[in-house]
Amino acid sequence: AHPVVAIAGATGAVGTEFLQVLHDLDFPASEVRALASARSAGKKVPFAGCGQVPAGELTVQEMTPESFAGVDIALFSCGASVSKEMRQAVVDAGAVMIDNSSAFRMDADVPLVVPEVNPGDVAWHEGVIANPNCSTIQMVVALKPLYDLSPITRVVVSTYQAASGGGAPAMAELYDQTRAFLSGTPEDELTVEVFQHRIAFNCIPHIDKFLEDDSTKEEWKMVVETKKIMGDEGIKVAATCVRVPVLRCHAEAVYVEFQDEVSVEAARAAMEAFPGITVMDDVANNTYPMPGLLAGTNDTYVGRLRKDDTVDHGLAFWVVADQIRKGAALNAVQIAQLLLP
Ligand code: 2RA
Repeated sequence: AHPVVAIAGATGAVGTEFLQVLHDLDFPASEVRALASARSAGKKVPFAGCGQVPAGELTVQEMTPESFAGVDIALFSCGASVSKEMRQAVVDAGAVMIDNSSAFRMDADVPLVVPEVNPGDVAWHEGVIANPNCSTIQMVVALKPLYDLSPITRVVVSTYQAASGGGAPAMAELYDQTRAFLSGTPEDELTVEVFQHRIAFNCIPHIDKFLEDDSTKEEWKMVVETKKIMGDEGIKVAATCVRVPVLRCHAEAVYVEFQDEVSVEAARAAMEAFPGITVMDDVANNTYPMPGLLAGTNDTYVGRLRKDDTVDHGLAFWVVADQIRKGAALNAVQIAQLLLP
């Protein structure tokens, strides 16, 4: 069977990457529909082809409830409000919505899936499968082989998140602001529209909105999504999410506490054997993953693996992944692959 695939949000940063990943994985589609707002209708987007769909251009169609007639899989990345608005039309059309927005991630009837971690959860979908938040995805990929060695009781994570998390306008702001800053533009004349403050040569400890307990919604997502994906509400997670002047890859410093002793050697072997992880860890030769050098890659890269002897059974590591690929588009298409007969 060659499914009909719709891309909802086809002109955005993630939507564009959906098309690239469908090609890279040669997803066996019989048709690919590029959907977006009326503003983008009629635009031509390049497509390298996949399955039975030849390389060429796709003409963007305005997304309406009727757009999903005959669709089997609808990949969404156009914000939570549009996902909520279109959900019923997608399900009524008999399609499965794989949603990159935060709209349904914590709904009890919606699986939240990272294919390397909890692929079996797609079995109980009722028309919608949620793609986790990018910063959660790369962390749980790294945690899963460790959890299989010994249950994880606590995780502490600090993130170093790329501009791409804010979409194409955010990447443009990083570029343009950096040029302006370097050309000597006065601080109060720099254009600061997407992020809360200047991101060029700066770090901003604020992603998404602040909550009642003075943590941010991004930090809250990492806490609750990790528990759901790992299937263990007992895991304690403490997160600090920071925006840094990097283009496309998120990086994270992670401290893990286990129920039982886990050696660095056993952890390294488990990670090296785990699909989707590349262990890049040879400090004698200054070898570790760096977010400025891994844009466009598919894997979750782990380095700086070491003992954390400040707790009974602890390890620490550093993890990097491309936020637009594994953090969004690749993970969603990998979920779609799980739906293939
Ligand atoms: C960010 N994780 O990095 C959020 C949404 N992609 O901005």
